[in-house]
Amino acid sequence: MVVWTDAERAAITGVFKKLDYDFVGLNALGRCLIVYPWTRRYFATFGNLFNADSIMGNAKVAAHGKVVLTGLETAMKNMDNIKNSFAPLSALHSEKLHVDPDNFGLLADCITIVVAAQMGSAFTADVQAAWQKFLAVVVSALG
Ligand code: HEG
Repeated sequence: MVVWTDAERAAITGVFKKLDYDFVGLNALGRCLIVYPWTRRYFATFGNLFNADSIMGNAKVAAHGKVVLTGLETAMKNMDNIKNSFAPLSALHSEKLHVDPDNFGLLADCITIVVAAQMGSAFTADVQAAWQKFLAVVVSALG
């Protein structure tokens, strides 16, 4: 079981309080699709993902980015039980969507980059340490 200190819990809930779901959702998922182009194959129903402009202007990418962050919010609200609370989502991604689990870490890194850019100096090294630990647990639970 993962142990969280009070400071880590405060850091993670603090990030969520500042999180703009629309902005971070679109920019993180969009960045993932641009930087790691093979991830586009999982979103065949999303229409035009041909280049950076079409990805960043794609309403389905924006909507799904928000869905991903809402999934993260579920993890934040179940911090002591992330693995169990993500079991159905893990099964969906592997059995139905056939997502290679390596990709979870890539999207997590894109989320961290966009959160860091948005928070600026408030994203201290301590906040980053807690945030990346949180995402590592999420990635492990999804895989
Ligand atoms: Mg996934 C659906 C969360 C990474 C591809 N993803 C979903 C859903 C959630 C979610 C909450 C909706 C599930 C439902 O409808 O019941 N995804 C989620 C998280 C993360 C992640 C929290 C990692 C941080 N997803 C991820 C990655 C890929 C992917 C890396 C592919 C590269 N997800 C994917 C696809 C769908 C979902 C193709 C279905 C989208 C749709 O058809 O609307």
